[in-house]
Amino acid sequence: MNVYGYAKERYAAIGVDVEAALEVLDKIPISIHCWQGDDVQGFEAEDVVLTGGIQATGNHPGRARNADELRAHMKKALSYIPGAAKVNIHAIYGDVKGVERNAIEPRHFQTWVDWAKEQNVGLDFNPTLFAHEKSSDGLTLSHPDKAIREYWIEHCKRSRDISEFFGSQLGQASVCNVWVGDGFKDIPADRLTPRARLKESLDEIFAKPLSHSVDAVESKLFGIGVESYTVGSHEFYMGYSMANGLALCLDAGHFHPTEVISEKISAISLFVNQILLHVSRPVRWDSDHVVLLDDELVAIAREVIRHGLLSRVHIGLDFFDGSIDRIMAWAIGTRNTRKALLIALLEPYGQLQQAEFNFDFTKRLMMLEELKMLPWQAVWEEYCLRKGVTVSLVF
Ligand code: RNT
Ligand code: ZN
Repeated sequence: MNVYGYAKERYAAIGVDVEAALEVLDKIPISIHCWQGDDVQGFEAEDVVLTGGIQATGNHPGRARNADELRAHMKKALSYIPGAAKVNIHAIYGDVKGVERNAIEPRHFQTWVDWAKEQNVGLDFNPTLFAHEKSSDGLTLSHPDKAIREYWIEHCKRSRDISEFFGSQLGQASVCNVWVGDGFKDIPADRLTPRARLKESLDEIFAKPLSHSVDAVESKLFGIGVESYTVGSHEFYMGYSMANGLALCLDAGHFHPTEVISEKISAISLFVNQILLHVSRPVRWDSDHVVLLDDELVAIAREVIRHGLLSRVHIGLDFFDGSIDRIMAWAIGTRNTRKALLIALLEPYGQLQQAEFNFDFTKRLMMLEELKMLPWQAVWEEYCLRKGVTVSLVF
């Protein structure tokens, strides 16, 4: 029984070239975040208390305890994941035991570069501005104390250098994403001054132009312990990225509960050159659950594919669930993201546009509903087989 052959014909009948879709699909890099593997602990010290308004919960056995274990676990996860991949690491994941954050250097990340070459993956980077005594007031780049701000500015500058090192070593641009949890638990008196200080710090951080890395900034609505005010809000970073030509990071869990990032991509793409996606799944709040193949994930993929944004949108994952097998968490979430991209690539977008152009909303609705039933699953299985990756994680 040739299910793939049938699927190919079924799609060809609506004008979709399945082979062409698979070719595009395979080359779309998905950046897999290392921090799912050890509950955002890093390698500076043992039993780190995670701060910054984020939390990893669950005590499933198998948390990676060191870099070798983490890399071995990621390698295993990669064996379940078809297609181009990058690995996204935080500054606390280098060979940094006893190294101050304002002293990190590319050499502390050489082992990651060697491994990335071996695994044929790109590398992305993030400065780590949480889980540290100098972030204990809940403010870092916007702290009123200049010395504390300078400490973190130096950390971020060095992070950019490391990202540049990754990009030049691996021949593939490295995204360096700055996220800070700065904010207040209760209603602030002065909402302006911390934002002005954050802006000033960022200006210093991004002053030096780089050529192998892409700078991104990530906003957030709120976090645990910073419920009333986040310095780096959406408006702040949208303005900042536009004014300074940086990439804007959209994390699916960083908005009001009924707000979705799929709805933001088109508008932002008109004003911001590059977008970084933090594909995540909020459950009632920014809970960072493993992403499902749900409507929003498909909607995100459709926005990227329909508007031809692949060269301007970097797809990164950002979830951390310690209650299930961490390797499978990566496998499930990354495969789902690629499945969503496949579904988007198998869409006869021109026909949908045409129906809409003709104000034939009935046809548009019928097409969208019927597309859900088309045999994309057979195409996915064929793709996995060709890539030598298991078709099913379970059966
Ligand atoms: C936090 C942000 C941020 C982190 C990582 C660990 O809410 O989403 O991206 O998840 O930097
Ligand atoms: Zn994020």
